Amino acid sequence: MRTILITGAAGALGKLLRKELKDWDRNIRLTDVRDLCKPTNHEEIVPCDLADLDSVIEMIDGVDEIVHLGGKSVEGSFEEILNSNIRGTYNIFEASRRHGGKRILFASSNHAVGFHPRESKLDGNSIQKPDSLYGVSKCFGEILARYYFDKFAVESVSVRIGSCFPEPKDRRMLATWLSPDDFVSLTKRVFEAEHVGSLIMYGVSDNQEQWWDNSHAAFLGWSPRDTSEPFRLMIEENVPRSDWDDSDIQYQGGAFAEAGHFEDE
Ligand code: NAI
Ligand code: 15L
Repeated sequence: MRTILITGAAGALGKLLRKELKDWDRNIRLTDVRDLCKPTNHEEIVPCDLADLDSVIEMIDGVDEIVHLGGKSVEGSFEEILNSNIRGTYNIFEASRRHGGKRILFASSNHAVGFHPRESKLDGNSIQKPDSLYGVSKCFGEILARYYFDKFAVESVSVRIGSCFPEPKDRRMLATWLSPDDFVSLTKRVFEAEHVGSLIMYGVSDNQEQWWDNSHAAFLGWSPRDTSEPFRLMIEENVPRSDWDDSDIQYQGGAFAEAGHFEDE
């Protein structure tokens, strides 16, 4: 049986995959700096700080596939972003190369393109426009993935995840929501596809308001099944129009684009 590594396994999406992939035909290796509790059948737990290359190389030994979720998942200080996201993602790609090139799903983010106006429809050719240091770190991961494919044939899919939560929480997420089930099916597809090359795509459900066009990624054979529509009424009734995520706000990254520099007073 193949072994899939999940980094950031103690986080929200890591816990989701741990639960939903437990009956998949894979051994699952879980890693994080936080506690991961006891392993169950087909699970292995290998604690590791992603910022430490030697530990990452050791941790990846025997792995066939990698879902790279670990890192700072919102804006943070440059030190945090540098260590967890920039060093951490470099270490994952480099360790993969040293072990012969394992396919990687890299959890990028809509914040890599968050400074595009919300009226723009983005596709596979849209330029990176990060809205935060966090977004810059995701741009770094995407371009690193390209480099590792062109030079070393390490295959990867960088998924610009919209907002993956059990339910959309505000008006902006009616457009950016990726349902947990759609994220799970996308993850499986990334590792079931024959070839993926070096792909950047959007992780979003089949929402009525669409900012992102995935037609360049159609060869992957993934289609989302869920939509945010059933939540619209509840959100429009309960979430005030004047919050940061209101449709009046100009950029796709919402509050991330509106915020000042993280380290300013
Ligand atoms: P999360 O913050 O719940 O989990 C991230 C995990 O990474 C944490 O358990 C943390 O301990 C671990 N981690 C951080 N630095 C580490 C290090 N140096 N070494 C080892 N582990 C480290 O985040 P969530 O929501 O599960 O997101 C997973 C990934 O998906 C993140 O990379 C995030 O940027 C990305 N993403 C998530 C979105 C969402 O809507 N949940 C949207 C866009 C991107
Ligand atoms: C992200 O990249 C974050 O990890 C997540 O916590 C949300 O803020 C999401 O983007 C979003 O844009 O809704």
